[in-house]
Amino acid sequence: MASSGNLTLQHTRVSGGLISSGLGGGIVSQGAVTLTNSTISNNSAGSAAGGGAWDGNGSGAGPLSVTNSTISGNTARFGGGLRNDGTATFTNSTLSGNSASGRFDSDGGGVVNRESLTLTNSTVSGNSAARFGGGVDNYQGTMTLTNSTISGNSASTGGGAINGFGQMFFVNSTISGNTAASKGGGVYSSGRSGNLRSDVVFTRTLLSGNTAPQGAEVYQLSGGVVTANNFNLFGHSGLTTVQALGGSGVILFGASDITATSDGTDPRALAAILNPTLANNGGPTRTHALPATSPAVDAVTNVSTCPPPNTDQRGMTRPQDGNGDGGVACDTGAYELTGGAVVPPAPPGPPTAEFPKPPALLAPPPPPGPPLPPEQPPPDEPPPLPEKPPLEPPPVEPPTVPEAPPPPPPEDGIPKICLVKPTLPICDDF
Ligand SMILES: [Ca+2]
Ligand SMILES: [Ca+2]
Repeated sequence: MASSGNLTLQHTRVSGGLISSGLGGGIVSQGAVTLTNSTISNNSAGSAAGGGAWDGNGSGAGPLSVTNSTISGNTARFGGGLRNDGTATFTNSTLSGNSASGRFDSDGGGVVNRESLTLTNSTVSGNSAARFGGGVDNYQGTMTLTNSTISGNSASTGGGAINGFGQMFFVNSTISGNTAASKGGGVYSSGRSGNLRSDVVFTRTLLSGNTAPQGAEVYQLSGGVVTANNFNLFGHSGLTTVQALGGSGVILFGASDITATSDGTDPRALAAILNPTLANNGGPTRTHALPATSPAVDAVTNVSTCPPPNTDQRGMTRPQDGNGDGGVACDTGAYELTGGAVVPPAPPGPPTAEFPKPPALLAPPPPPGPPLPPEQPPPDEPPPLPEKPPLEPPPVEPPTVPEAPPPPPPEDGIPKICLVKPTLPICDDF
């Protein structure tokens, strides 16, 4: 399906499309395309890009807007689900089971983003790539992920997400269960080459349970910066901090972050941090639930910084008092623990204590119940996006990180530069 005008699809399935040499197996979008309650599945762009869809650029190109929809089971050499050269927005949607395959250099199982990609209340899961970016390959683009989950994606080099000379902003998101055969199980960031650089900003984001030989959760190459120290949670007690956060670049984590690693500030086993199974916990997309004892619950102690977002990924009100101490606070990650003590709205009248603690709060929180009813309605409107963080890393507390280690010596005689994405001039192919 090709569109150069304005195309709106509702309650539609686009399936079985095949283009052997070109862009966009299911949809070629050069005008404004709006998908609502629709599915793009099992399309292929063969050895080209955008198995499910290609969102084009150039004069007249409009945005691609995807709401309450699924892009799954599509394949291509680059961008199994989507190649985005324009402005793409996903809300309450799922990108799952797409693959970038067919060549050793196939990147971006879910998405190759070369311009602007925004995911809100969405899940990227079970996608795979033969090289970089099982979930997303952000290549000279800007990606903003809010209240979203990247889970169970795999790649032979960079895992759940990769930032190849671009910028990635993670806000209240959860990255877990992704695997890379080499480096950066959760996020791999390419560092710097010439005028290009790769930077990542984590805000109230949970990265735990990702797997790679180096930088299991995050790997940053020299020349780029990972900015954190904003109520994030990194790692679990099966890893040391160096095993969790690796690379020759700078990772500015700090006092407000939780390092749940074996030698970190709050060592915890993975299962004590989040439920490692991606599941329907209510809302339109799947999430990783938090156990009541998770250090991510009510971790955002600076309550002036959150909300927004005013809901979690499922549409549940954020913040809530998840740990039963009488104080409401946002949880780190995409999921806000509910079902425990909920502080009622302050009644009108004379001011009372800020966090009244009714006797009921003294009771232990109930065990995690069954999944929330699926009829849990999504919010009428998506929550407002937070202000986009500044591109320059904001001032942060002096990092408690040791100086970044010097780049390791070449492995097996292969210069390290080979690992900095020789970065596929994928534009040259088309
Ligand atoms: Ca909370
Ligand atoms: Ca609390």
